[in-house]
Amino acid sequence: MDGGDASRIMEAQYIGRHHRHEAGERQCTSAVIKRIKAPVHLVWSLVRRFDQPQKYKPFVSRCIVKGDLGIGSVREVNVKSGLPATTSTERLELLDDEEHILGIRIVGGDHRLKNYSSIMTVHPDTIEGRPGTLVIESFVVDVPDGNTKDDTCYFVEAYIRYNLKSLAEISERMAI
Ligand code: A9S
Repeated sequence: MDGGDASRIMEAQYIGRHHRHEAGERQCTSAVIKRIKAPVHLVWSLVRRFDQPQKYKPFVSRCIVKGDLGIGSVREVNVKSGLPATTSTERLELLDDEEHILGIRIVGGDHRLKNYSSIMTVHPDTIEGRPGTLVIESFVVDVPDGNTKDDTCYFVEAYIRYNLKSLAEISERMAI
């Protein structure tokens, strides 16, 4: 067993513990994993800001939150032009500063992601002998009529991969 196997086993344990989504017949669910060469407290400080997704999400142009940032708060996210939507209304379902878990549900917007909910967890990791972070983002969403589960998973995973790539770039720059 080499380092790679140990990492795969760690990932499977975290996914099994925090990322179980019950997917119905016409739903798809998946998870994206990203390793970041920055300490977990730094990455979590960006991820936990429900009121400012634009801190690292490249598609977000503006975000307005109603409520006190507690569980149940709702944010209106405006996304940049050229995307298959302009707005997304999202509810904070879970924010655990001990276990580093963020849960969000999309409850509205002019897009096609119905019943979308996501879980994001960040975990300490050692990368190239230095303090790093393992980020896992999973989701479950309805498969729109006319699409397949694969199409839908691929579509969502692509945006999540972009978001996590940007999160890595920003965190690694801050960690210097
Ligand atoms: O922002 C996220 O965390 C994840 C996703 C998949 C967001 C997707 C999106 O904001 C667009 C980028 C606009 C794509 C929404 C809600 C719908 C889309 O079609």
